Amino acid sequence: MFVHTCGPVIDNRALIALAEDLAREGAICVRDAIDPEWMRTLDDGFWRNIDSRRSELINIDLVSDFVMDSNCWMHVPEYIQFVKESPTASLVGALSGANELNVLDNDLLWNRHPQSIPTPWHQDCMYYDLAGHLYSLWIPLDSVEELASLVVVRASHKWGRRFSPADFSGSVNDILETVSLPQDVEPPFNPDKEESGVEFMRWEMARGDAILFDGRAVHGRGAGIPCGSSLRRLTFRFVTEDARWLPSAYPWTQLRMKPGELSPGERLSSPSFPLVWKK
Ligand SMILES: O=C(O)CCC(=O)C(=O)O
Repeated sequence: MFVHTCGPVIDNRALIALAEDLAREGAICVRDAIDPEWMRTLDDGFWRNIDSRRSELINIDLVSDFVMDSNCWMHVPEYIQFVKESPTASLVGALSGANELNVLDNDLLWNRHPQSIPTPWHQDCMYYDLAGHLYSLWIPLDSVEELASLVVVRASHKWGRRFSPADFSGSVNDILETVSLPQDVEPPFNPDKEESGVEFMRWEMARGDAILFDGRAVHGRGAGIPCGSSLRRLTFRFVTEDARWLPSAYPWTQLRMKPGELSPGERLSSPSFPLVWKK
């Protein structure tokens, strides 16, 4: 297991080691990635998000009370402040080896009941019409027991494989049932069907820790795991300067990605995908 310890101010050597681990493993846990003040800003944003966007929230499962919202960062001033003013984008930029970073989108996920429901295995890159690199930062607002952690399949970002996107809300499955998958897209990842076996990475996390992972890395979260009284988390997604909008034939991508003012092939940099960091 690769667990990293570093304070909010990460020295150059630690930064290089973390960046190497991210490139090799596909995911890292950055200890103390976000300082307590910015965590309080995210808490405020989370509650404003819940209060102000009630009609947009997806309440997926009434038993476990799992709540989700997507691409909501532009509606929540605390999130805007976080992506534009906190040191987080520069941390992600340095760790990913980017020259520039733009915001792609974000998610809110909340298991309100101690009994967690699983997050299906998936690759974030499969939900977008994108060429180029995508990085996701998973920020739990509550501490996380190891068994409730995001689970990343080690080095899966280097497999060169693409798995059909899994469904969080029911909307994608409906679409998936009606389309034939492109030949190079495999059915959703199933670790039991992997011939050579796979290794999982998971982390016990304190508030302020965050997992940074490559958009191609296969990840999910386990089922039926007691995770305390609540597990609130936010994911912010960033793209590097090579990211282009490439409209595809996959109808599910339109659910998440609204290219707005972009033309096909254009760099993902616009008011909808603002530049937040430059080397
Ligand atoms: O928090 C979770 O359960 C899953 C989050 C996730 O998979 C993601 O943000 O890509």
